[in-house]
Amino acid sequence: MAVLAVDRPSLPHPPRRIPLLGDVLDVDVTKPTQNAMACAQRLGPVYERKIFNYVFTFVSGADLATELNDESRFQKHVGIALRNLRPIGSDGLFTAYNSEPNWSKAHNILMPAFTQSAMRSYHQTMLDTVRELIGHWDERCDSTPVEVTPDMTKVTLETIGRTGFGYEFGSFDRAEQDPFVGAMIRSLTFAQKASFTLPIPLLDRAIKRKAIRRNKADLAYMAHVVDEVIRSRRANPEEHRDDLLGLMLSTEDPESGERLDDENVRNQVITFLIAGHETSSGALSFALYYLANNPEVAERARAEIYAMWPQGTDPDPVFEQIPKLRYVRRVLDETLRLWPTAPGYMREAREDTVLGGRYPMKAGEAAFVLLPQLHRDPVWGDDPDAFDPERFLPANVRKRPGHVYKPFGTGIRSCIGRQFAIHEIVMALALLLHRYDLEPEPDYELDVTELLTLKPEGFRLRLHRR
Ligand code: MNH
Repeated sequence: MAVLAVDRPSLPHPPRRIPLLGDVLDVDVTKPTQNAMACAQRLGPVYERKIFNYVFTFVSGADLATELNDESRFQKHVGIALRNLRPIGSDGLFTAYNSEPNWSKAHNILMPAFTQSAMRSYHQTMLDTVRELIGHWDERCDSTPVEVTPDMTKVTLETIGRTGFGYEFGSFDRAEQDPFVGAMIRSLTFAQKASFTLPIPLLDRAIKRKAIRRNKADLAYMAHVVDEVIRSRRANPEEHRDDLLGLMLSTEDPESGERLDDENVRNQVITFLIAGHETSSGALSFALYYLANNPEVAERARAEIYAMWPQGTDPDPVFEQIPKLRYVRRVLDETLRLWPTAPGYMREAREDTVLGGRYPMKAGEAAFVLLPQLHRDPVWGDDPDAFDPERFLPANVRKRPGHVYKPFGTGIRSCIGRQFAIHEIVMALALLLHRYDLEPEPDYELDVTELLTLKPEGFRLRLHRR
């Protein structure tokens, strides 16, 4: 996304451009995605924004996004946002450069952890974790409203910690937030703010001195926790041989014949603890928001769920039942259409090329695919903001072009955890809908906060046992 300002006069840009500073007038640093969406609605399917001396290109039109997804012409770009995450994820899968050998090594070693049979082995742990949430929510039924987003963060963080690494944060056993989560949130905030540095480095560092020190301590703390996880596994290697950590410690990349070194294993663990819960937590929270506010959708979902586990019984889902919840799955798909919790990804040209037959891009130059706006492209009909799971009926999916829905990214660097997330989320939604009536607070209006990923803020539910 960040290339030094070059002349690309052909791209639309915001009208109030200031010399030297660029298009800073309408920037909203706290809600960059929603800000970029508003810009796209005014400027169209492709536009550029100049911030100081960086030029960012945003793409949200179906045709242009389809081109950018063409792996023969474009590939993942590690732009400024991901580069700012490198102090956290380093050469872990998410933030690795395409050229880093550790990417393909880790990809090859970890792929077996994301097959169908691997999902089967995580099912029981996922279920146990949702049941802990239910225990927590039962105590609040008919009395205290629950804070949805923080509770979803607890479920998804526990789930990835336990299934991936045999590690429990004990999120439901304590009232306050886990210190790992605190350190992680602060370090993500720090990384997000780093995208908006002042043009004078010394001044920037002076202003952020305290935050820089805090960030160092946070990164050190996270590394410490992860090293402890690795150490305790090394002491008991026979447990959990085929979870993520077991694979990383005991298998070699079939291509190079090499194992991951200790530092890379640590980077992968941190990467998975973050990438494996943030986006899923937001997706669950948004789905509950839409279910609570669209009672007819919730009723249709319950009809499907009760056909599998009758109302009044205590469901004991087996692995194979979850993918059969087709309507609940469509609720999730539609949720990720409106609020793809990873709001976009960057693509860079492999060779000099021309985008859309009009906009020249040099090799290495990149554009950001702005997912929430792509997901509202005119191909989605004339009421793209309406929540309607029917859009994902197979017949309706077939009517749309192939590249207008990409919540999990595209190509070889797309999400490795897609099936994991879908299984976890569909099962959690099913069990919650089975058990509770979800009563939203009457005056709540959806407030989407952004910290790299999107989440509903301040969303509470009153729960009633069904
Ligand atoms: Mn996930 C990459 C979205 C759940 C682990 N993920 C991506 C990308 C998107 C994405 C988009 C591509 C980013 C890019 O091109 O720069 N991920 C999601 C969403 C959910 C999600 C919307 C849930 C909903 N992701 C998960 C889960 C895990 C996970 C769960 C782990 C268990 N994701 C990853 C990893 C990558 C990734 C690791 C990087 C893959 C690679 O580049 O090799």
